[in-house]
Amino acid sequence: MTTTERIDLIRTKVHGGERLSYDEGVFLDANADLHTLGELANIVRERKNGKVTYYNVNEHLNPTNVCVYRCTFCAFRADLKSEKGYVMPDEQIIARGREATDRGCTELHIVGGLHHQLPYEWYLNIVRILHREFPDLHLKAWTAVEWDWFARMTGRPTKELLQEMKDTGLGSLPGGGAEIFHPEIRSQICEHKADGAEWLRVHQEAHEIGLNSNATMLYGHIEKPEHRIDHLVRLRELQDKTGGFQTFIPLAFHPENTRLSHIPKPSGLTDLRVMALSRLMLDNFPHIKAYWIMLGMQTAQIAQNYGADDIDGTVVHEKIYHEAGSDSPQELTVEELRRLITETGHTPVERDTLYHEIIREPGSKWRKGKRMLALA
Ligand code: V47
Ligand code: SF4
Repeated sequence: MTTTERIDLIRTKVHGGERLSYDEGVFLDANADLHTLGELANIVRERKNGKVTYYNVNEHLNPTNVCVYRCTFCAFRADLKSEKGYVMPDEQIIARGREATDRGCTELHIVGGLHHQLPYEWYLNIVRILHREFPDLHLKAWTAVEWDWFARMTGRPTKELLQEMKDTGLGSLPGGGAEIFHPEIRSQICEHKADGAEWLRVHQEAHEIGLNSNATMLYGHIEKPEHRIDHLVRLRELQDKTGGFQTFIPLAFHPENTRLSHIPKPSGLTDLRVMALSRLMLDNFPHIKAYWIMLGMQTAQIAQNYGADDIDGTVVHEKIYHEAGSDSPQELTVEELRRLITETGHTPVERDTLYHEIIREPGSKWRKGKRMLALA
């Protein structure tokens, strides 16, 4: 079979809503041009989400950057004794929650370093005080790597900790810490932290107790296309079991100030190819996010025609990418986000973390509309 014939066969499968195999993913990565990938990914994108692109009004909170691990790609972490290291006191955390609610945020995205002198209760207390003060703010907190660290610190099972934090006010889990699951790569970039199986187990447990979560993949460093497709297939297998994932976010490696600073940043072409392949392989994920902080605003715009139906939110106070050389602004206003979307011919819809439509009427607080479930 020629390459063109094989691509035509895959095109027929995509039109028919059939699942692509690992081999077909690797084949597309090696052989399909960007336009073909975009055409195919857009079929899936429009089948699931029509012409809608979602955004949310959120802020990020990184309560500490002190971290026991030393992932080679990370510019955010600090040693306990370094000048850069910080731990936010409760008052600062509450002030940030207040800032977020005053700005009309529906979500606080909370992740940080793994501080070896702070107990699990410090992390639990952050959720407790924020939920007590701001009960309407959805708390999307702690990556699977952090959950695994809590279990290592306390000797308690992750599922029990997830349940405890859910009862305290946790709303969902972010998708960080996934990096690349394949041990050939994971052992070289972040060998000590939770491995791929542990990351997946934490998300499975979260889904089992009724918490939704996101998933990510860090690309553009030392991994090969096979490792990326393998990562996507592992996520797809878990989603078949639980259905608890909402959004997948491919994260482009930013090299500045990291131990991998000799590696160039992935090109716009790679960003769009990875976006499209993610949409094609993750046929059971409702949403794919083009995180504008990481892609830049221009690529985030184009990505909406390459599989993405979400561009994240206003963000504010982003540290992980800005420490690693991102030249995106620190925050976008709602007007800017909506313009980024409408310019591409898509319809902007504000959502909360769990994809309820958000309705804002002059003079009153925001309220939730119906949950926007993907069509297929
Ligand atoms: O886990 C760290 C990545 C992640 C670098 O769930 C880097 O909605 C690139 O997961 N270059 C944290 N990437 C961010 C994250 C995220 C972001 C937005 C939305 C959501 C969500 C999740 O950032 C880390 C790691 O994979 N990261 N350093 C770097 N130099
Ligand atoms: Fe620590 Fe997370 Fe940075 Fe790894 S990526 S060094 S776990 S803060």
